[in-house]
Formats: sequence, structure tokens, C-alpha cells
Amino acid sequence: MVKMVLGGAQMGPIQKADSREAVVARMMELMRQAHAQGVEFLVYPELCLTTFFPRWYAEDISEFDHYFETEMPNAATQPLFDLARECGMGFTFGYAELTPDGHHYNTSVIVDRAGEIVLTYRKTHLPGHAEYDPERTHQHLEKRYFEPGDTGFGVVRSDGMVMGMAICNDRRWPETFRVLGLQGVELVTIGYNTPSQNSQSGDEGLEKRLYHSELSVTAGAYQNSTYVASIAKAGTEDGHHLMGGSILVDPDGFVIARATTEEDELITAEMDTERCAFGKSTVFNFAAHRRIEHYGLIASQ
Ligand code: CDT
Repeated sequence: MVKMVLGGAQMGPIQKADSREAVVARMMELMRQAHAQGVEFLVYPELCLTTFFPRWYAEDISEFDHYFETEMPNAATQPLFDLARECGMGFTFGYAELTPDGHHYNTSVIVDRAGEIVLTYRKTHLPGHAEYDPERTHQHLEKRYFEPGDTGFGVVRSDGMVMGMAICNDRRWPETFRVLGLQGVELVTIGYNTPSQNSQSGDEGLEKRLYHSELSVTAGAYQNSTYVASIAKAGTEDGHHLMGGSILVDPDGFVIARATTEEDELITAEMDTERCAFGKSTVFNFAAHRRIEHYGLIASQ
């Protein structure tokens, strides 16, 4: 069982013109603040090295390969890995990955306190569309630039706790949390870039968007008796607004820390994995109570 301080490093906007080095400097500043507050594991958002480029259309998708990382760590991110090792801090962050054999993924990694990548996750649920859609108020072309991830939802026992990852739209699917929950997860980390308006019903409103994000994450935490860190990249990127609303959630589904800005902002809370054990051994003792003979439809269509 592990007691520690968990940190969420919400990021403010990243403009097209911002360099990787400038973004990593911001990430390092958040990590220094986190270290000063005793944080031992820090969660950054989805695609946090670049602007949320799937909002832009490129006829030839290779025009956007410059948004992708071909190795990790690389020259731009090595200082972050080095700082984390100095601080003895584990962390997770998201980036666009271009593999040596030419696959494009929306990826996140968990890095342990020794600075080693111990788990890689490639986003499963890709929202949006693959072709330019003139009917939408803004484009969301994740299906154009990324392939569905090939990793599935794995977990790793690292720095004393069982951790797993999901990325943005994955948080809206209960299957994401349950597959992680079935592997005994104690901390689910989620980074997101969520436009504050729905591109197909422009008047939906920020309040509803924030509520649906929180509803999905708090339910996932409670129903799987796990901590969840759900961390935004927020604010206005080249005229396009992303919602904030980063939260840390306990295994009862309560929000235990919440960001109040749309800027770079650190949130922290104490976690104790002992608190996951109660739910996992009682109401959500999966081995005792689930009736899988009735769940086949979920995985067959
Ligand atoms: N990045 C990401 O997955 N964003 C989606 C927006 C959905 S609207 C096409 C989300 O679920 O927040």
C-alpha cells in the first residue's frame, strides 16, 4: 500500500508557433512547483508538446508529421526526464507518436522515479472524423491523423501502485475503466484536449461539457474503486477554445482537487491506495459479483 501526494499539471494553451523547448520549459516549471509541494507522481495532459493540431486540415497528412515524436525521450524532452529523476518523481504525459515503421498514434507514457518509461498506451477511442466536414463549426480530425491504438488498456505496478492510462475521449467509455479495473488499477491517468463547443451542436455550452467530463471520470473512479487524475490542456489555442476543469478523484468518486484557471496550474491531493482496497473487496469485488454470462453483447458489437 502506498501513501503519496498526487499532482495534476494542467497546461494552458500551446500555440502553433510555440516550440517544443518552450513547452518543456513550462512543464519543468510545473514539475518544480510539484516537487516543492511533495508531489511524487505528476500527470500532464494529452498531446502536451504541441498545439491540438487535429483541428486543422492537411490534404497530405505527412505535412503534419512535424507534430509527431519519432523517439521518446528525445532532445526536447530529455531535460524533463532528467529533472524528474533528480526530483525522484514519476510522471505521465501525452504526445503524438510516429513509429519507425510509419504508424501514427496518440500516445501517452508512464515514467517511473528512475526516469524509465515503464508503460506505453496508444489511444483507443479516436473521436471526430477523417475528412474535411464543412457542416461542422470546427474540425476534429483525429481519425485522419491517428490510427486506433494497438496497445489496449494495460497496467503497470510502478513505484508501489497499479497504474493505467486512458486518453481524452477514452474517459467517456465505461469499458475503458472496467478493463483497467479488472486488472486491479489504483490510479487511472487521463489527459485531455476538449473543445469547449461541440462541433455539431455549437450552442451546447461549456457547463454541459464540463459536467459530462466530470460525470464520466467520477463514475469510473467509484465503479472501479480507483483514484483518477483527469488533466486538461486548456485555454485558447490560435482562436480555438479548450475547456479546463482538471480534477483529481478519489475511489469514492469524490473530487479531491480541482483546477480553477485555464492556464498552467498545479493541483495536488494526498492518495492512499489502501482506500482502493475497500471497494475492490466489497461492492466492486468483481470476482464475487459480476455476471459475465450476460455481458457478451458488449464485446461482440
Ligand atoms: N481529444 C479528444 O478526444 N477530445 C474529444 C472531443 C470530442 S468532440 C469530437 C473528447 O471526448 O473530449
